Amino acid sequence: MSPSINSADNATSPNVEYTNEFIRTQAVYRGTEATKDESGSVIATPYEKKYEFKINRKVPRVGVMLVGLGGNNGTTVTAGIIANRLGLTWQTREGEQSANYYGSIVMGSTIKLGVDPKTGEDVNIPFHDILPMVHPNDLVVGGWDISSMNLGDAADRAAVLEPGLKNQIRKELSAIKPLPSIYYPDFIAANQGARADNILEGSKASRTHLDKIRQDIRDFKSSHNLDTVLVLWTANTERYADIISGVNETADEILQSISDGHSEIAPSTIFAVASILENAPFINGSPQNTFVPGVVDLATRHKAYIAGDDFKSGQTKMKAALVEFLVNAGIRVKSIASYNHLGNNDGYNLSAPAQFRSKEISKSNVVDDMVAANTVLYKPGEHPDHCVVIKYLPAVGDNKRALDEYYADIFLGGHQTISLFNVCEDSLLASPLILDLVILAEILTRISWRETDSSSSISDYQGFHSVLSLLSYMLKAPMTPPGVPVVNALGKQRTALTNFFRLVIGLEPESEVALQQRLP
Ligand code: NAI
Ligand code: DG6
Repeated sequence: MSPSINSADNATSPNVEYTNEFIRTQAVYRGTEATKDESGSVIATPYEKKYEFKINRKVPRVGVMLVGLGGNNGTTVTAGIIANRLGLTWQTREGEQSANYYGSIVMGSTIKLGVDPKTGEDVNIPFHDILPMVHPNDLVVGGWDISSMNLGDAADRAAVLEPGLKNQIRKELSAIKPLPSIYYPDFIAANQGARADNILEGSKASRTHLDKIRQDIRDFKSSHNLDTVLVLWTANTERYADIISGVNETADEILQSISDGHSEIAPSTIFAVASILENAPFINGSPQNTFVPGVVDLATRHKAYIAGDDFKSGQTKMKAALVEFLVNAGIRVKSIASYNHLGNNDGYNLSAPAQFRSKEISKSNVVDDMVAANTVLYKPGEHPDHCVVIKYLPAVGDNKRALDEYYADIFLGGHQTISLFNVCEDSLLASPLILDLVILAEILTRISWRETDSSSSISDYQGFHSVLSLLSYMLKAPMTPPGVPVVNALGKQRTALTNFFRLVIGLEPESEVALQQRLP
């Protein structure tokens, strides 16, 4: 039977079977192995492998629990869902504004399905329609915060939303109160202490904390009659935890260290462990090393899903796109200077050195793979000078200013300098990414696969690797399964995502060769 792509209803592939419950696809994945022989010559060998993919078509009732619900991102994403669900409009200086999901690849972008043979024009469908994904309007939102403020007041504190919108949803927002959370003062800036009035007793890791967070997830699931709960960290950036042998390197160590109350267990790690044990996918939207090796080991052991780190919203997204373009254009980027200043609570927290260091690390490694890929421009180990500066400037609030200078070598000793000045509300960029991460992580949990090569016996269906690296597009420092290289190049990340969705519904990757249009 031909696959129907939701509303598009227009894809054809003989290898796809649609039942009421599942989409089942016989797919052939084609790749190229490139190896160097002893003389240094590179040998490229195409290969193919056959898989069957099974996608559960039933869109579940999904809840998302945000850690940091009362923060700028937490209040903004919650407000955005409510505004869209109610189809609200409000007045701004520029006229009437209606709720939208701009900035979300799932809700605001399209995927090319194919080419119309009559016109030669591309046919694109909304990204959301490629597979049966949850609609953000249907997400049930809850979560924790160390600040007890209800979300109406917290939205005032965040100072992100237009008054015309906020006033219409104040009652609904104010009815939401974050659950008390765990607060280990050593992990976030001391300046956050003033808002920590909603905390569980105890200031270091404990089994009691882990059990309480697990119970909160279970209660949220049952009280809202949910099929699936995802947990996402959008709380303050923490300092890095030290990786210590015997403490956090294996699953058993991490569980023991939580029970022992070890001081190097961060709150975010407790949330990750609780989520893994509750089989709730956990996403880290901040830069710290929540996923110490023991957490990855635990997730793998439980076949639970994790993804991180750090939302890639503005400056870094531009960098991942621009440097990919420059290096692929044969232009040798020599230095990148990235400054930003912001005046929201995130900026306040990042004004402390240990928390800034976490962010500096995640912002600094984002061009390594693009540079390493171009051995014509760069010798092994060579990379552009790159500095990252963040300053807290209360006056600008959430309206982050990011200034970047890219300095590059061009033809015959010439130089190109590109200066960018990017101004935008940080939380209005980050909130749609939260939705993308949740929606895409959820659909990935409903896709299973098995090998069907005649050479190998047909195996049982299984899920993805616990580390969902397909979500890299939304993340500044994408986590990959152990041993798998990181891809930061934005174009590659999107291509991987869209071609993966094509593959599982029996379509070839979109190569843009368009051969039929180029031959006489
Ligand atoms: P925010 O400071 O407004 O919100 C964070 C919230 O987390 C606060 O309400 C705070 O009380 C709460 N919190 C702190 N520790 C907690 C804990 N242990 N348990 C529960 N709640 C806790 O920050 P914002 O702007 O919402 O950003 C959130 C995180 O996302 C930050 O780490 C930031 O670096 C990261 N991020 C933000 C981006 C953006 O564009 N807004 C982009 C990339 C990352
Ligand atoms: C200052 O850089 C604050 C940070 O939290 C960033 O706003 C956030 O990490 C987004 O960074 P970027 O580089 O994706 O704009």
